[in-house]
Formats: sequence, structure tokens, C-alpha cells
Amino acid sequence: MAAVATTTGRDRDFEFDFGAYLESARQRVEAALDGSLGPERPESLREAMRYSLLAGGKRLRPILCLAACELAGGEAELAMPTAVALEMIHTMSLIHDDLPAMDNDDLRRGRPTNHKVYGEANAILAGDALLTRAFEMVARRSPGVPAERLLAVVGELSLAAGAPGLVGGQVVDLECEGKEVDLETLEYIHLHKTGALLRACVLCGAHIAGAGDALLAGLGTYARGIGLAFQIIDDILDVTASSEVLGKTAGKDLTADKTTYPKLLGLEESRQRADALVAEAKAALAPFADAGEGQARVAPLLALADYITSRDR
Ligand code: GRG
Repeated sequence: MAAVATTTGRDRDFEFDFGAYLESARQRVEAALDGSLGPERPESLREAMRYSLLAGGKRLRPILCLAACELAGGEAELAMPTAVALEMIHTMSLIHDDLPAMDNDDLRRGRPTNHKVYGEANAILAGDALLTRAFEMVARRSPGVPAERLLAVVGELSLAAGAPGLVGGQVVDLECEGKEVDLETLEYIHLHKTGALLRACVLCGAHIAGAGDALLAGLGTYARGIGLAFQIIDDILDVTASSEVLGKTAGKDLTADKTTYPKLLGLEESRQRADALVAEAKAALAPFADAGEGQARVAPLLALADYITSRDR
């Protein structure tokens, strides 16, 4: 990833080295993930959990959480247990999504899927253990964060993981396979299956720092834009990128007869829509980008929004 210099539009001299930021944040997240699993027993369960949690991935969700915490004036390290929890929930959703009863995939993050290595029952249980461990990370392993802020985080995580988020989106996605789907339904699927967890990432980071209503509302709008754009780009990459680069099976949407943005709008219009959504997302943060510290604090989230549409995997 090349270094990206970005400006907020108020001070054209302000520069932000996104490449260096991303690399440093990823390394901190990887270290935290590595240390996050305790002496889970039995050992076979621990191994299956670690296999998927430490399999790489862009780590976009924890980084969004840390960046939102810093935008709200908090110490990123205070948000690290929550950032790890978000990646645990995301990893659980990938393990379950790959199961034969769902998307039935063999390849994830460049390696055989969890159930291919540990069997279906163990993969389901490893996902369950990661999901529950995520809540433990917040409730019992977040020193220095006031209890009412952790309660707000638990609330966001519950909404994002459950029927109002990932599960609801996945159910509608599965129900729609092989059917004609309109844009409204597709948007519902994307906002729930993918957008809800991205929304939780920025809101949780902001809650840890005790953000006020105006910033939470701005971040909610930001998250809607990047959530939809993220899934549109995912749909585009499914058509245009190789399995080798993606680390997961390319062309799956066509095989599963899923409706996607490229199918409904074509590649060009889909990309335009993703660009417009990212522009909307960035605009929602403009009020918090006052010259000086505000500019520096908002720069990572602005650059992360751009990264969502420029990524190649
Ligand atoms: C059991 C509570 C519970 C929920 C599971 C299976 C399921 C319900 C939901 C599926 C959610 C899902 C897998 C959505 C797709 C989101 C998506 C585009 C994932 C890819 O994210 P990347 O590209 O992956 O950030 P990396 O590997 O980089 O982390």
C-alpha cells in the first residue's frame, strides 16, 4: 500500500502518511490479537480459534475502532480490547459464512476454511467461542474504561452481531439466492450483513472515548457510507479479481446466483456509486476537521474511507 497524503480541505499543507499509519496500526492490532486468546481448553478449540483469528486479513474493523476512538479524543490503547472483540466477531462471521450450510467455501484469507481443517462441528464451535470471547474482551478485559462506556459498547456489539445486524442480513441474503432482487433489498442486505459491524467499529471506538451525540451521529453517517461502499467494492472484486489476490474464491456471487451491484447496475455505475458513498461518508466528518488537532484526528478515517474504494482485495 503506497503512502497516501490526504488533506481535509481546510489546510492544504496538512499531510498524512496513510501507508505508515496503516502499517503501524496493523502491527499493533496483530500483536493484540496474538495475545488475546488465553489458555482456552480443550487445546483443539483454542487451535481452531487461533487458526482463523490469526490468519491475516486487512484488520480494517479494529483499525476503524482505534481511529474513531482517537477522533473522539481517546487513547487508542484503551480501545484495543474492543478492537480485538470486533475482529473476533468478524472472524466468527467469516467462519460461519464459509460453512456448507451457508456459502460453502474452501478458501479464506488465503488458507483452507476453518471447517475444511477442523470439521464442521468444530468450526461452528470455534465461531461460537470467538463470539462469546468478544464480549468477555469488553466486559472483563478493558481496564481503565468506565463501566457505562463499556455498556454502550456491549449494546453496539449486540446490535451488530444479532438479528438487527449480521444475522438478519445473512438470513435475507440466503433467502434471496436465485431470486430477482431490487436495489432496496440489496441495500438492506449490505447494510446489515456488512454495514452493521463497520458501524459498530466506529461507534464503539467513539464510546470508549466518551464521544458526544454530534460526533456519534456524524460517525453513524460515515459508517453508512463506508459500509455500503465496502460491500459494493466486495461485489466488484468478486468479478474482477483473482482468488489468489483475494485469498477467497473469486466469482462466488455468480455461482451462487446472488444479486450484486455489478449485476444490477454494471461495473462502472457500481464504482461510481461506491465513490459517491465514500464522498458522503467523508463529508459527514467535515464538521470535526477543524484546523490543527481536529484535522490530524480526522485524517485516518478519511483515508480509510478512500482505502475502501481503492483496495484490490
Ligand atoms: C452467528 C452471530 C452470528 C452471525 C453470523 C454468517 C453470518 C451470521 C453473517 C455473514 C456476514 C459476512 C461474512 C458478511 C460479509 C462481509 C465481508 C465483505 C467480509 C469480508 O471482509 P474483509 O474483506 O475480510 O474485510 P478480511 O479477511 O480482510 O478481514
